[in-house]
Amino acid sequence: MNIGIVCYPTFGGSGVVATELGKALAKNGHRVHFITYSQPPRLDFFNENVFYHEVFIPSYPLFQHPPYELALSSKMVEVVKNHQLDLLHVHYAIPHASAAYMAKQILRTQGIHIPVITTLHGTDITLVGKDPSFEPVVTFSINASDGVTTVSESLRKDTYDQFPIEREIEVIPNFIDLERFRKQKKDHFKTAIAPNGEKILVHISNFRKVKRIDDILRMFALLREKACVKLLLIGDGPERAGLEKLARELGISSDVRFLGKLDAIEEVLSIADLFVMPSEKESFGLAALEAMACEVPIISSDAGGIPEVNIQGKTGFISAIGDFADMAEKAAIILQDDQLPIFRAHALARAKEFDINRILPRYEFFYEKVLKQSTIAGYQVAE
Ligand code: GMT
Repeated sequence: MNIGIVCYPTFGGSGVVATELGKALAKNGHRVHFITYSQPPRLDFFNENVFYHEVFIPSYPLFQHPPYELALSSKMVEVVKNHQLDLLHVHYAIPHASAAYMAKQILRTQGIHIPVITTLHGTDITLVGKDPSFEPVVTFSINASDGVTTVSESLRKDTYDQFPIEREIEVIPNFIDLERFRKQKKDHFKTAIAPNGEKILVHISNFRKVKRIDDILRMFALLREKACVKLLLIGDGPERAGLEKLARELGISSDVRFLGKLDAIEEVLSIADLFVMPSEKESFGLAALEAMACEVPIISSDAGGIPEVNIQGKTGFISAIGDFADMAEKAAIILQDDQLPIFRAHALARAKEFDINRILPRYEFFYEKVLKQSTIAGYQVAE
């Protein structure tokens, strides 16, 4: 197949999933065309089946806000026509699904039919998408897509609960490359971070409010009273400065390290004993899955789709959102020397269920199904 992939070229979850999916499709023999405003961070290799098309947004003094969506639609039209794409797969509804709809309508006037598949990732539904400034467009463009997927059952339910959606939504969960994400021997690194054999807790995110990293610091302060622990915080974002201040106020700074954005997160995960994800909202929790693949158990909130990944009492523990005291208690249980290996083994076994080699065929099957079903007539407005 000749597939166009549209995503945010960022370190965030949806961009990573879209890029890894495209890479896997290319390895499987499909021709994959990425259409984004800059090179996705994980698209850093040569493969004869991968093509990259940059969306250029011209500036003009009249535009206070450059019309990205129009430039994106125009680029989609160009790429579909010149590279004979079979379908467009857009990740994150805003503004990719509506931009694809526009491209599809333009191509239709030229006798070209291009099916559009939209994958919903999380905040496009649970936070931003619901905003009245976007809701009508998000609803329309989901209904007008030829195929729609969500990354968890929970997100599928949220989509139906919060938007008037008239079409079927397929759940295809996120996936993991177990060749990249596996526990490696990094003893020298472990000794540098935890010279006295302290247990290492890790969190990775984009440091937005929705991640509730302040709960991690409060939980860590409690845990530190009964266990020898270190905390590594990886990533960066709007909350970081406030969190550094909170760590000082809680008197835990000497045991907390803010490492900023890192590419080789599997190396840090290889020395971790526990991964913490106390999010307010989380459609899936890809970072938790990456940790589990490196044999790291999880302490998480019960937000959204996290319980579909982290299994209570097996791969870790789940607490109510905001209950950092419970998280501290549960963390202490996992970190016991006789318990940790058991949790580690369950975490790895669960991660294997999301192996990319299992999930990729589900996307390929879905593509085939949509290609057979979609017609140039497309979305019909109810009379
Ligand atoms: O919140 C993020 O980390 C970024 C965001 C995105 O769309 O880029 O992530 C969402 O998509 C990921 C990949 O499908 C999911 O693993 C995350 O759970 C989801 N984030 C939220 O729902 C808050």
